[in-house]
Amino acid sequence: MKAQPRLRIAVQKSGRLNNDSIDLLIRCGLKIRATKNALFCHGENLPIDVLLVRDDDIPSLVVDGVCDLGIVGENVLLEQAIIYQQDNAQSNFAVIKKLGFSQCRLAIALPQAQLFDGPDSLTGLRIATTYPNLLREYLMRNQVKAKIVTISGSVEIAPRLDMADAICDLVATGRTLEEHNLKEVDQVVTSQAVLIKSLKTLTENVPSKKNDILELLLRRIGGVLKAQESKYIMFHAPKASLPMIKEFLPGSEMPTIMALDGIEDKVAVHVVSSEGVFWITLEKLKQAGASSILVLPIEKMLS
Ligand code: PRT
Ligand code: ZN
Repeated sequence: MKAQPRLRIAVQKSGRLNNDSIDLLIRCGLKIRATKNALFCHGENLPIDVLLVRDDDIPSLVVDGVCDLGIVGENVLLEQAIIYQQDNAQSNFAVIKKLGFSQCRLAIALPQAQLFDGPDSLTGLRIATTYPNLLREYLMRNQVKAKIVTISGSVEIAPRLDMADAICDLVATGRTLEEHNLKEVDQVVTSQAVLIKSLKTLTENVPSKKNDILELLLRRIGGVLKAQESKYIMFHAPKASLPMIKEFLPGSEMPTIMALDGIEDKVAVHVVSSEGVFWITLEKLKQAGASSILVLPIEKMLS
């Protein structure tokens, strides 16, 4: 009997992408048995298996069709995609969804005291990076001549060791730069985790069992991402304030309005807000006369 097709998805084994990637798959309903040191996790309830690898290996595993899908940072993808273009190889992968986590930026940073007056200020400097392709493209785009010093890690200590005058590295909170007396002066690219698919194994517009599994996974990922952004809000409010409240509650076109026993001029409002709910929104609600305000997370959502 022919084996049923299964999708194989490449995920970072350990590091900054691992937790959120696995968490997303679990939220999509995938049950995987996590065994220590295992590189391959069999999906128990869906025809989806997980291959745990270094993030740098993910694009080529997908391009070569060893894996059908991969979750990887745009930074890695862009750095390597430039290599693929140079090789003139046909692009054998496609980005199918931005996943919203692992957000960071590839940035140029200089010692705190050094002046920066636009990319021209980098002329003649030695810039240390683990992203030589993206840095080269940035320098070319800005018509700046500088020396790229490619190193394999701990880029932020290069200026102190006099290996470089500036760095080009990933920044998230900016704390690492601060700790090393560096300041961010320009952005090369922004990045977040994305889902990529192999065009070798998942041919576009050709119906196949694998494409059906992908459709199901994409629908669930869409639901998980939407649920993460959405909140269920409950509060009491004066009837007279309802039009104003609707104005500043994002994505709350169809609230459920219920009468409050024994109180004529107030109602209970339940609403799903499709955008992040911030303290400022809650303060506005309060100013509009709302009380007993509750904001609840939504676990699953399918519309
Ligand atoms: O072992 P493997 O090769 O799989 O992992 P890795 O060591 O190459 O990567 P890892 O786990 O460090 O990062 C994986 C991915 O997470 C990156 O490719 C990015 O897409 C994403 N990401 C998000 C980050 C950061 N934020 C980040 N802050 N990757 C690295 N950093 C580092 C940065 O290099 C710098 O050293 O964190 C420091 C800066 O952080 P802040 O918060 O102090 O600014
Ligand atoms: Zn890596």
